[in-house]
Amino acid sequence: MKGYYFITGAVLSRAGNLSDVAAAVAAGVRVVQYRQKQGRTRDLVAEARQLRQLCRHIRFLVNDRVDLALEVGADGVHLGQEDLPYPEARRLLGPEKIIGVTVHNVAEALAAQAAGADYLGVSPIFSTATKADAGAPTGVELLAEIRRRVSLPLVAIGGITLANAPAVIAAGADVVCAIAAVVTKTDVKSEIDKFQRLFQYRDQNVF
Ligand code: TZP
Ligand code: MG
Repeated sequence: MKGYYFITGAVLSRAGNLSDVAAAVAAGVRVVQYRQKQGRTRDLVAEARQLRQLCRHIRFLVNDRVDLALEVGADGVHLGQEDLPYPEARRLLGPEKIIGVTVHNVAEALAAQAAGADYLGVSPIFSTATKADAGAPTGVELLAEIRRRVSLPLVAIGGITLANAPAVIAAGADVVCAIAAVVTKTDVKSEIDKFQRLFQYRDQNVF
């Protein structure tokens, strides 16, 4: 897949998750990730169910929460290094679901690939205020190094804007994510359109 992948960001969002995800779908995004760190699980499951419905024709992933993903029939999950480890998540989700894993260095990238991850999130490329514990920026150099060493699709995230995204794509990202650069804007669809246009050949296939 090549293109922009949308991640919800309710804390920063002007219009809220439902409106933002509807805009992402209207913009032709092929993957949406529900990332919601706060709130009661029962509210999260209700919102995730609504988002699953909005994303019924595209990939819908859930951040961190394998339980939510299973309950709402998501297509998969995205896991960080401190979340449920890949083998346990795979056991719960079965062989078909998508599992993406965040990596911060080459060793983690090689380990995630060996474990069986479907794609890697490389983060944070640049400094970001959106995720307090994102760690030190990797820069595009690490992305390029991981690109040389790993064949999986690479999803770049962290501090990405329309201005720096071309360098991220040039370094080997198949997919870019940007939360603040999109959900803080009045016209979310139009911002996503601009990210999508950075990809010369947008592949409609997902992971
Ligand atoms: N994972 C690593 S950095 C990050 C996440 C979820 C936040 C990205 O948000 P932004 O606003 O695009 O920097
Ligand atoms: Mg996580």
